[in-house]
Amino acid sequence: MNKIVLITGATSGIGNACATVFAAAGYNIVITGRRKERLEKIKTTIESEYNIKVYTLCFDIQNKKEVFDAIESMPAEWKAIDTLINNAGLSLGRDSFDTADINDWEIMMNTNVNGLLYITKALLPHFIKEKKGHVINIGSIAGKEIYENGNIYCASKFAVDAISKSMRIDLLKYGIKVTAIHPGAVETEFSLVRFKGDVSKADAIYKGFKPLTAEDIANTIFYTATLPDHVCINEVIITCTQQAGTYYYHKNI
Ligand code: NDP
Ligand code: 8X3
Repeated sequence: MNKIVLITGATSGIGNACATVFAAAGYNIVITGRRKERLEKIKTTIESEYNIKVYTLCFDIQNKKEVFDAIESMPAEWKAIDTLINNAGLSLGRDSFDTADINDWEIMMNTNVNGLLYITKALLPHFIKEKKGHVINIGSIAGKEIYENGNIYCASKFAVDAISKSMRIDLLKYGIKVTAIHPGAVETEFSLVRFKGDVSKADAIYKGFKPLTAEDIANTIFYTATLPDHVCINEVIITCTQQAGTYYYHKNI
């Protein structure tokens, strides 16, 4: 039986790249997101390219009931997840604390923090029963260093960092591995979402330097996911060569 990885937020960016990298290595994959058409298209493409199976789950990770129902709805053979990649997440706005939209804050906290907690809780009984499993949380360098106007996005990623550390300690007794991956700038739909569809603002973020690609992060995740059972990478902070922390870029302009 092939190993199974469940990737949240696989309809674009890092999650989508993970789907391809794990499929290419022979994993069966469960992909999730809200955009059903994209999930179906990715399933068709990957199944035609690789000799593996893809299972799609369409739900909003902010909704606790939808998350638990989706996991419950999977056939028994698909519930035998080996690796959970908690990737679904977003930033909304890059505004000063005083002017930022409180709805944006709620969506970020509900997605990046609560959503990650819901799906992890839904899958934990399986990992605990098996006395193994690997939870890989996608944090950010924004969860290591605050930057101006990053406020609640940073807070949500600081929470992912803290949650990853606490999971690693509390789940130690079950043999469950916990890894946190903290990327710097990765060119995906992230900035387009953050700036609510403003293409020029989104493009400006990646001007003057060569950012990481979704594949760079997927390959890093894959490396941490495929080490021997006794090896657990606790965390990885990864930036492109022209970035060193949230403030420092060496741009060609
Ligand atoms: P993308 O916008 O390309 O992908 C985000 C994914 O998250 C999509 O598949 C989206 O699916 C899913 N998602 C968002 N909200 C929800 C929701 N409410 N319910 C279910 N799924 C949701 O961005 P990235 O690939 O860049 O982001 C992936 C992760 O990496 C995020 O956690 C992000 O914070 C983190 N990260 C990104 C960095 C970057 O510079 N790009 C750097 C550091 C960390 P759908 O819309 O279909 O629901
Ligand atoms: C995304 C990286 O620096 O835009 O998490 O916050 S940053």
